[in-house]
Amino acid sequence: MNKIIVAIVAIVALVLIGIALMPPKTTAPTPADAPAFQTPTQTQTQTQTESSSLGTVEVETTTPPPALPVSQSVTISYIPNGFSPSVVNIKKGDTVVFKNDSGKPFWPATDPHPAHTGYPEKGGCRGSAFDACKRIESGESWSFTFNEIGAWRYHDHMSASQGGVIMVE
Ligand SMILES: [Cu+2]
Repeated sequence: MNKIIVAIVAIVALVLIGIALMPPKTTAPTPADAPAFQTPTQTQTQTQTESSSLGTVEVETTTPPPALPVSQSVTISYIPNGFSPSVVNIKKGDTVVFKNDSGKPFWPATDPHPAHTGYPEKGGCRGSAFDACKRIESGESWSFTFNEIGAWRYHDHMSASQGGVIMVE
């Protein structure tokens, strides 16, 4: 009887040992799961990269439309005969570069002369921001960005009979 009891105890002990050994096996798959998680992590990284790419594409898609109207500039050349072209059509936010190719100083400014109050944006030296406020030597340029919609006449303050119109829409 004692041998049977010992045998039972031994079997139970082996079973317990076996059960005791099982958890490590259960634990073992966990590290196995960890690599499994790492793989999804890599996949997520790739997904994020793709998302970033998509995001970049969206940004690029979004950026050009505003950049095009904002960054556009038109150059008007001031030659001995006057401003050329004398009438330009631009959009709100565009910049006009007044380039002096006349061989003498010029001074672009909004009409009327000499008050320079036609263009409504405040600033400058007499009441409107559309005013170079100084002589611009030949070969040099003066730029102005138009944020007001309308037809804005201007002239050369040094030679007020010369002028033109900036059409802003
Ligand atoms: Cu003037």
